[in-house]
Amino acid sequence: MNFPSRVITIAGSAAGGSAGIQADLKTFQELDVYGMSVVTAIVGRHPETDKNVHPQTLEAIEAQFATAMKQVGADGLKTGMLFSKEVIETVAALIKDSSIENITVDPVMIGKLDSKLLRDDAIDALMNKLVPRATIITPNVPEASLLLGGRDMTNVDDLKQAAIDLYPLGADNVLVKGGRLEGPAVDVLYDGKTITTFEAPRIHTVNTSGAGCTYSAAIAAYLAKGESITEAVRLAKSFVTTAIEHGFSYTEFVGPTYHAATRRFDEAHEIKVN
Ligand code: PXL
Repeated sequence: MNFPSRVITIAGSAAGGSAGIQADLKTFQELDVYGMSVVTAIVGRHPETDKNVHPQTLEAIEAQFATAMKQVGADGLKTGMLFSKEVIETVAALIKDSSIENITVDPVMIGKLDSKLLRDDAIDALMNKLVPRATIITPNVPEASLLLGGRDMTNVDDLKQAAIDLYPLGADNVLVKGGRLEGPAVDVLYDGKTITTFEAPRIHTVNTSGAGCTYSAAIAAYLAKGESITEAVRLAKSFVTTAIEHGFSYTEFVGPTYHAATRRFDEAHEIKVN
């Protein structure tokens, strides 16, 4: 048998199962890649406080990565919540010393409930140490805005300009995600030469917890399987759009996207690529 491609996520644990490591591993499984994880922090999330972040030690992070690389190896890697400058520097060094080719960096900063997932003093390290090692970065509008010093972004032209302006940070590809704007969900990819847009219909739902994690995990999975950047983004956006369409909630809290939706309903949203 051909073994499945291998992907490792370096991210935080989201106890509720919608986001973080949990969303990444569910996505990997759905897309038939072999999932591995390095837990950077445990988030015992609570709407009213950000004191529930329990960072792991740098030693624990290095040990998890070393174990996964020794026992399995990886064809792709994704980063999610890293939280501190020290963790970012450690992870950047691990990536530098590895031979992993496909690096997806989701510059996770703030959770849906305004929980702080990246310290203010870590943004410089993210920009200078990690982003330059990325095959692709996947900021949403608030993240792109912060990386650009607090720029206002309200339409697709703003997303395009942001992607162009983030490119010099050193990632091979920049994907600015417009899910938080009005109208259709348009994302903009820039590879230093060409702008490509990916459009899905707007889905009216509040149950989008972990959508960003799921999207970037799917990109990482498709890259590890050997898809081109454009095709990986298109397929991943289709996967996450279907997951969002079938999102649900067990309680009064914002619920998860449904990671199994593409498989369970055997449907995939069409994405317009331009
Ligand atoms: O959705 C962003 C995110 C990423 N990682 C962890 C999270 C969240 C959101 O809550 O908890 C660990």
